[in-house]
Amino acid sequence: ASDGVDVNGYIVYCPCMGRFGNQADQFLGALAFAKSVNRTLVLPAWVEYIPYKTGSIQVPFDKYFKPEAILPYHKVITMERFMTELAPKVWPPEKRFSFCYIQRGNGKGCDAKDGNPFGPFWDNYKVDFVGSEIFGPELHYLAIYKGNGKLSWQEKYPGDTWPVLAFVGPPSGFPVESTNVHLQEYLVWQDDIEKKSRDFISSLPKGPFIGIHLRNGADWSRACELVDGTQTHLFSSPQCLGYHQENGKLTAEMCYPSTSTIIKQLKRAVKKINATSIFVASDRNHLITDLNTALQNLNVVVRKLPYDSPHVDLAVLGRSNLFIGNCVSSFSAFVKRSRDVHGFASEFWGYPPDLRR
Ligand code: GFB
Repeated sequence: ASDGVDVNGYIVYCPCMGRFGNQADQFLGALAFAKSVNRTLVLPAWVEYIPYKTGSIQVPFDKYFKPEAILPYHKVITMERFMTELAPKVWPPEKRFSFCYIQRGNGKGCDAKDGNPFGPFWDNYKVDFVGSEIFGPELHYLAIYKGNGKLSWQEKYPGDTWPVLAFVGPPSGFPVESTNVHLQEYLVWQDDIEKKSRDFISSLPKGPFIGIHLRNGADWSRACELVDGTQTHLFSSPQCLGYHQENGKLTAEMCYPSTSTIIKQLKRAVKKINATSIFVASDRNHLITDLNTALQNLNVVVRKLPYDSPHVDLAVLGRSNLFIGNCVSSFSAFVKRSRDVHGFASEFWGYPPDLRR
């Protein structure tokens, strides 16, 4: 419309599950959902957690990614702009209902602000809800993939009476559905992240480099303890095992590779692409000393960023000549998807299992 309002309405949601990689997976599903119901997607802040501190912080979507890069696929607006420019018109305080699939918490409704990051997220935008709207199983957002949801969402919640559907959590699944993996192409880094990654890469020795992701923090070793050879799938593992487990079984080495597996696989990769350096991204132990010692005969240097930035880590990994990631981690999955967009090669630790011989 001429006043800049989308008459089909808006989708707002809290990325209330997991950290960056999880949120990015679910973002792609939310984007596909918004397109399927033809509503503008309001780009939520990224929810971040500060170690040893309670609560969460909300980082505007466009701190990391360019909203305009998504527009060729679907209409979007940042949450900050939506709240200041459009909410006074389309979402006045008395019309703020929260949407959930089934009731949450102790009450009868969605309890949209109960707990962290739920409360801090909406408080960040000074949003309070006057009521709940439980949409129930026949309208699950995944129904669109079965081909019978689209009309019902629009019939039950037409844009003129329900201009804003505000979801308590992401209207999408985890991991990202196979049909939405390609939407990664619309996530384009902001210039400063792009520049930092280029600057870092130009500080490496001339020649090809391998980017590796070592997910080895305490939360990860606990999660990997679940892997006992019986599971077919954990977190992001469909990215290598396939969405129908067509590519084999999950192993503990794929989730938490031993240092010797990492070294064996790296030596093979260095020879394969004639790498001159290795870039290591990690949430805890970069293994710089072990890797430098093990690889010194191959004339490669092992480096990490001189500062902590998950996003620059992701951007550098995305540009490496070969990426070796963790099949189970959604942080690795972000890198794998962004490389697939350009046809860049990726491998996974301990996968396929015969690589370990
Ligand atoms: O991204 P993420 O959802 O991936 O969460 P997973 C892991 C977080 O750890 C990232 C940090 O968002 C980063 O903050 N991190 C991990 C890293 N790898 C790196 C790295 O290479 N460099 C830097 N700088 N930071 C899931 C969680 O993690 O793991 C779930 O989302 C749960 O909540 C599960 O905890 C066990 O899929 O790896």
